[in-house]
Amino acid sequence: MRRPFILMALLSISTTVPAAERPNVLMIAADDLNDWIGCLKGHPQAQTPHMDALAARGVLFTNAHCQSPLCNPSRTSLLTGQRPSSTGIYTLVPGMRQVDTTHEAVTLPQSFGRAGYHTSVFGKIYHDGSILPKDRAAEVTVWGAAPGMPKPKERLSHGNWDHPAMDWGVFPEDDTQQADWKIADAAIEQLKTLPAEKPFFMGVGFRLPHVPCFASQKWFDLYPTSTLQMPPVKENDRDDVPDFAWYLHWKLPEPRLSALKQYNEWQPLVRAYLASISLMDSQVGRVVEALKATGRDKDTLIVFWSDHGWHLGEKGISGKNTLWERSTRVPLIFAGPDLPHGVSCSQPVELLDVYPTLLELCGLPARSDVEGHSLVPQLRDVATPRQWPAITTHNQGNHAVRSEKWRYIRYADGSQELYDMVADPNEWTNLAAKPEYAAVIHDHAHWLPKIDLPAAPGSQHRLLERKDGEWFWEGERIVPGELER
Ligand SMILES: [Ca+2]
Ligand SMILES: [Ca+2]
Repeated sequence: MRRPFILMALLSISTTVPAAERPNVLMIAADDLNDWIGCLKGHPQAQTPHMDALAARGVLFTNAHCQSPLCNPSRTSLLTGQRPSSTGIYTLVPGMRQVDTTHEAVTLPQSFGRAGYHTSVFGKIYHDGSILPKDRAAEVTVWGAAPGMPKPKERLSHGNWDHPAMDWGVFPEDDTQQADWKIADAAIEQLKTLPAEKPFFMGVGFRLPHVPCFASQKWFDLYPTSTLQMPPVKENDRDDVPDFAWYLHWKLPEPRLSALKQYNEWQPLVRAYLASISLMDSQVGRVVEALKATGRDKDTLIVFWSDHGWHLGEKGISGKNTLWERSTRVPLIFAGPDLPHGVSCSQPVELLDVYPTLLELCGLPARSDVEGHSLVPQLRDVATPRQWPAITTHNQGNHAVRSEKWRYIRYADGSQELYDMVADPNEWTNLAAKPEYAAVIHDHAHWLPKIDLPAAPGSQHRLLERKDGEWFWEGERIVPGELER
């Protein structure tokens, strides 16, 4: 008879529990999924019955944020338990094993492997190419890092963007050709053959709704153009944000809202993003159903997260790479037979918290090199206050601090933004310059990371550079007030 997870955590006898009695972990991740899922209400029409069902049988964190609004730094942070500002990994490269700060880090799956778990990872859990073959051979079996996807003969979207991934539309006809279908298939096959005598840790990382946002017609049919609701967007919303925010986000492959409008692609992109989410959600459902079929769901903790959010027109852009809510807020759900059912927690929490939470829930020893904080107190009682805000970092020196009520952003040049997330959930009015908010800013600035490492070799911003205290953009000195918006 296994001990209930919560009881294990409460009694602090956890590390004496034999490995065979520990709960299993099924960790499911999505790529570039913002808060557009039914239970988070980020988009009023999002149809995600399987993620919603997971939330209904578990705990939904409604104020969860990534540590970096980009795949590699976000995943490296979650998997090593360290902030981007503590590792210097800020961009898509280098991988965690190419950097001194994380070369020897014991990742979350490895912790479980070393504790005697059967440990496997399917699809995109680690950022593609971020780990070395030795990681695969050691405690973790990694499958299908990048399964091939068929490509349409010609790009389906029409516009002046030419990045190969920047595409969306009805494709292919058959969902079984989708990478996410194949990832789910592989995970389902493994679930059927897992050894019964030891607990398992399985990571399943889906690729949608990351671009290209392709899905078959039936998923688009869920979102008819005639009734599609577009995200709330304010004209000239960026007029009151600092120049530095513009420099930080310039020249990314994702189209700007102005280009999407020019080519009549804004609505098709919103539709395709929603369709991709629903397709991915259906694969979450397949995997959870397969777990149930094994009978091991009764002893399995399920955690679901996305690596960061995505803009669909808000603040004039599409894509990630910002310190605003649309880019940092992510779904985070914990479900298990001994966790509360159907409750939500509005405390600010971080993806960094996943690592210590899973260790504690499974009775594994805590790690001193892990910077997050266990969410077990909130999983016991969602009203338990949490003293820490959620912090997101985007390249060295740019941080967002999200508390229950506020979002404070400090850029590397010292410029700031402050939003009242209760009165102004769309972050339309930057309050940072108003003297009456000085105390709020002071309180939030207190949480800015004390360790703020320069970029690791190869992880610098492509275009921004600081020399002798001055900022340069593509080699040109930035002159305040000269930015052409
Ligand atoms: Ca991502
Ligand atoms: Ca504004």
